[in-house]
Amino acid sequence: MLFSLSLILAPALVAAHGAVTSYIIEGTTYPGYQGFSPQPSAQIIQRQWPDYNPIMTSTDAKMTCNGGTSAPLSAKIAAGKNITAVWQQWTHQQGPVMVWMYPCESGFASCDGKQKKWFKIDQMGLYGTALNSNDWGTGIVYKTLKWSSKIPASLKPGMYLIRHELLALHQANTPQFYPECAQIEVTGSGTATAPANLLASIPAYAPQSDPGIMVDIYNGGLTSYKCPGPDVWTG
Ligand SMILES: *[C@@H]1O[C@H](CO)[C@@H](O)[C@H](O)[C@H]1NC(C)=O
Ligand SMILES: [Cu+2]
Repeated sequence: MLFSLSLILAPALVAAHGAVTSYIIEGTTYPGYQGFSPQPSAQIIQRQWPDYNPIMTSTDAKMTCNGGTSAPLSAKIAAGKNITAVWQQWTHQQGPVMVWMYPCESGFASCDGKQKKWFKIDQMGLYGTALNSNDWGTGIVYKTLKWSSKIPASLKPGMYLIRHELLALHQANTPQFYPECAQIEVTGSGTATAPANLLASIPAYAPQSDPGIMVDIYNGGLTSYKCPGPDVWTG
């Protein structure tokens, strides 16, 4: 059903999703990828995602950076400052926003994000009391098309991937993941790294059966929600 729908309604489906398309750091805008024709020489900090179709399982290889593998540029950001991701469009209002980072100790070119080194710096799931409301992190992205997160002030300087993930939960027990990554160089004099108990691998930072992933938000009675994966590390 999903397969035949996607063939018939491809343009509508394309219009119904979204991806991060630029980043703002200290008033400077860093263009990202706009989709859908990856260009080898695009001078951007974002890893180019081949499409923004929903990823349907937490174990899909595309979960890492939505299929993006490299970018020629990176942006500097001081630890303790905010980075704002910007979406050109976003249409779903239920589900969490989760922002992750990953150290690229040996440089960006060899950094595939496949080790157990991802940590969350920010997230917002349900901030109201009804799962079938729009009181969700992704509901804020729907209204503002932006999400601002603070780089932990004590974070050790270096090269990192930053990964913005929207998890859309509007279809019962049919999660849709939308992640994109950019390359940032954190500056400062911090020495801290996230502790081992807050690190995860992506794909599969949580099983598909996690109650924060496989959930029916219309099942009355549900009044609380826990984002899947580790807790946020704030430094
Ligand atoms: C910076 O990010 C934090 C979340 O990490 C957020 O609470 C705060 O509002 C942001 N500040 C600005 C000025 O956007
Ligand atoms: Cu969608």
